[in-house]
Amino acid sequence: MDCIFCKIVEGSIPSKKVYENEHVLAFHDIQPAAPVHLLIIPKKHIATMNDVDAGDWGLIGEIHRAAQEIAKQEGVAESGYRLINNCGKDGGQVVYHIHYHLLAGVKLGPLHV
Ligand code: DGP
Repeated sequence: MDCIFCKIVEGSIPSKKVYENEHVLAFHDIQPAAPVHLLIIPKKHIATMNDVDAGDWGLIGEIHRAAQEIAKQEGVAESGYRLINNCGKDGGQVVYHIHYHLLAGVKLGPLHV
């Protein structure tokens, strides 16, 4: 499968990993938009939020659990952070392997269009 994030999971594309367990991987975004900008992904290929099956909601919960842990690990849990999923074309999704951006390290402004 020609998926950048699957290749990162396999290790054929390098990444700066910050967290890994059996189901979830987190690494630094290659184009950081904040002082802390991490991507949290399931190791399983799921293209978008629209493609999450009934059996995958536990995995989505795992990603949120990982985000909580990573925020503590990176020292931003108390100051706060933003967790974002971009879905599809109008959502600004570029990589079609579901992922959550964890942004922190600066006071983020309001969301806008
Ligand atoms: P999105 O627009 O939500 O699909 O965000 C995709 C993000 O993935 C974008 O911020 C840049 C990041 N990205 C793309 N290719 C790579 C890569 O090869 N390595 C890493 N670490 N990040 C990547």
